[in-house]
Amino acid sequence: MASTKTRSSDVSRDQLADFLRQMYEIRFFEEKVSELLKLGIIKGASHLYAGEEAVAVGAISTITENDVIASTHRGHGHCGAMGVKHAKDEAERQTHWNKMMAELMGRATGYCKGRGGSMHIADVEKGNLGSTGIVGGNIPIGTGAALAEKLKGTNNVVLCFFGDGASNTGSFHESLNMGASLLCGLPIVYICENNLYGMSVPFHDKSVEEACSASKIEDIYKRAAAYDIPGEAVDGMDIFAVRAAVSERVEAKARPSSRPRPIAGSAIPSATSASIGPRKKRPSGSRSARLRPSGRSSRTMDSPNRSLTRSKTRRSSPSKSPPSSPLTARIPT
Ligand SMILES: Cc1ncc(C[n+]2csc(CCOP(=O)(O)OP(=O)(O)O)c2C)c(N)n1
Ligand SMILES: [Mg+2]
Repeated sequence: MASTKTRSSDVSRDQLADFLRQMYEIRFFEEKVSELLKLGIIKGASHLYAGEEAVAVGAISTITENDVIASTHRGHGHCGAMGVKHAKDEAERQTHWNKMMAELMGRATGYCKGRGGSMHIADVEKGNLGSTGIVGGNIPIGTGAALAEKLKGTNNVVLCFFGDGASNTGSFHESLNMGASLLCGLPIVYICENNLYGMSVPFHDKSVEEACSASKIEDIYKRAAAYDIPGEAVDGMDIFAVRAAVSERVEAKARPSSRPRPIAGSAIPSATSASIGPRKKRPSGSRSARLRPSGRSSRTMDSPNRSLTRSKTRRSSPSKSPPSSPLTARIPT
């Protein structure tokens, strides 16, 4: 799947260490969020980014402080990496994480004065257009931002993140059409974070008879071809593959020519498009591999990677008989 053309040789040891640190910061931040949700200290819902950190950190490491991102409902990684990019020193970095946590806790000291929360956190002044609770809702926003950059005559690009499920929405298709055609193409990279599931419905799975898939297609990046946008699949678990794919589009395509490009994979897409996703597909044939982990807080929307691990617990518990179909299984009540 993934391009392996660029490994670690294009970055210094310090940069490598910082990429790893950012990925840990995102993960630790979310572990605390999960804990506070269960305690009822953070209210509402929160979709965790666990397992997809390499996408946000890799993609955002390729852009400048003048560039822009459009995030998703699963946006802690994007917001986290973008804030770190803008932090000038350790104190600002800590302030950034504090402001993120304050936002999720509904505090006035948060990024949006506590009114946005997890799914509407934004820092527009620094180019983070924000998360959104509307699946696919950020794709037209990112595309509009790219149009604005082009009309203003800047050299800035937009990274527009979205999930595999979002690629089924009308706004995805309208946006890619406009991204490719308006003003001969906009400076945007569409990055599909393909975790193989739309929440808990498999995007495409032929391996289980009764599986209810969200799409008949498997390679999301191929959708970009309908709009004459080149795309490729990238291993979203490989930060170097993500960096290579995104920087190639940002620097060689989106920025100079203002042509959009898409990306696809385990966790990254771009108007250049890439679909970035997990390295391996989930083991097939086991219905329980799709079940939500037992005992999960209904307010915590775990990433599929995480639920995969914990589904083993469910399988070993004979007292809980599996639901009759993956569809019923996905409803955590
Ligand atoms: C317009 C809209 N439809 C449905 C939902 C409910 N919903 C929340 S997350 C989700 C799945 C999204 O799948 P995907 O884009 O693959 O993102 P993932 O959760 O897998 O990261 C859905 C359908 C929503 N929030 N907005
Ligand atoms: Mg998904």
